[in-house]
Amino acid sequence: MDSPRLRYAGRPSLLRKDGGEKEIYTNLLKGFDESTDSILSVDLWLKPFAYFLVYYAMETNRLSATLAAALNQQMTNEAHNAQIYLAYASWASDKGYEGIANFLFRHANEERNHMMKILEYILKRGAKVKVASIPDPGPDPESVNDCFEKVFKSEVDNTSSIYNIVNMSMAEKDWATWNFMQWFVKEQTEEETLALDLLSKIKVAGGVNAKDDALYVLDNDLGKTPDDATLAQDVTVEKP
Ligand code: OFO
Repeated sequence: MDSPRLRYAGRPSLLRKDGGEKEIYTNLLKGFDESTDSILSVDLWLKPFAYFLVYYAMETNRLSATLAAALNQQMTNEAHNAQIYLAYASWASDKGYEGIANFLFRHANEERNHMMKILEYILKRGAKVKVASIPDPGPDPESVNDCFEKVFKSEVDNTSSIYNIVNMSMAEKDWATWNFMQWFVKEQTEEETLALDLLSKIKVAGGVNAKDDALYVLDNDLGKTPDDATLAQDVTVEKP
């Protein structure tokens, strides 16, 4: 058998950057393993160098370009939702609804945490994070009722984009991303449920025409409302 040094030395194709590097380096290592000559120079100098090349030529990005783009976009969506909650919380505080403001400020933080979860996931899968500009949260709500209708709508919109990523990961058989996204599916169900529960309470208080005394009670109530809603799958006969 030829010496691996003769077979591979000085081949310009070793340096090519057309995606074939991995195969070339793997063959290179195989050649060294089969080598019987010049053990000293191969083992001491060339083999560590080849391992170095294999390491750096290895594909470490585990996300497709499409999924990476969708996840990066989702990061911006979560940041956008955080801005919406922040804007509405500031509006509520300005109107004197401190309980509602507190509730919305807490949710702004939750959305930001969601953004961080996705950012961390993209990094951990070896893809590139792109922090983009966040769209404007839009005009202030016109009433408490309007505020929660808008919150519900932004949650539903966000659910659609989450489902879209779930569909994409399923089509690509990227089960790691599919599994990661299940946390968001559950979270969105909780948030939609919470927003719907609040809208029902506001309706009982009079909806768009809710009077100040009813809004006062609601505001007090919202200051104590837990951040998570009870989901249908967690309900039992004992704990309806
Ligand atoms: Fe990120 O949970 Fe709502 O949108």
